[in-house]
Amino acid sequence: MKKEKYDVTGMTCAACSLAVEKSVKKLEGVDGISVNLLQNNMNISYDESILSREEIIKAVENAGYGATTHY
Ligand code: 9UX
Repeated sequence: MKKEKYDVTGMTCAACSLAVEKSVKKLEGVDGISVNLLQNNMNISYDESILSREEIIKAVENAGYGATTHY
């Protein structure tokens, strides 16, 4: 299991962070996710053998936001 932090851009209200959370939660291999609206980031724990960084970022983008990681 891998734990990572991602900076998330574009979130301005609680419904935004919920949309990000829902989109990422749908991915197979997600163990846990916590989106922080005020800090503009999210922490995710996932199985790196079935889920990739690129797929996580794509899921955030599909919800209409942006994500980057450098942690
Ligand atoms: Mo809140 Mo976010 O009304 O795209 S859902 S701003």
